[in-house]
Amino acid sequence: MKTFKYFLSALFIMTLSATSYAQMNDHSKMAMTKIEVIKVSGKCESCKARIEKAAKVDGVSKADWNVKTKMLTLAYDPSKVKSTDVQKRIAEVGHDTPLYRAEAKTYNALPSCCKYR
Ligand SMILES: [Cu+2]
Repeated sequence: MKTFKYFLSALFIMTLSATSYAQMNDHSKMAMTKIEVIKVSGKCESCKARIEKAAKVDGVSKADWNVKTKMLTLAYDPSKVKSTDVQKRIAEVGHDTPLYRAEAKTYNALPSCCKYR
């Protein structure tokens, strides 16, 4: 019976340490995610789809562009991807960001509903 009690408490301690390890792990994951809100020019729902598609690269866990506020909420892992690279990609599909301006050729090729300039 004594051995059984010992076994139980050992099991309990093991479970505890496993739990705290999992929490620590979660914390380090959270520290790796950076949230940034970036102004991106655009007009409609198809802009939203285009912007978010361009922004969703490896290392980006969330890209959400708001049609009303024109703000893109970006959640990303800074060790995997840079905000400047994401902005560059967005400009390459035709949408201006604070750091990059879409080329006239790309902008002119956007559907008329998407012309924001
Ligand atoms: Cu549009």
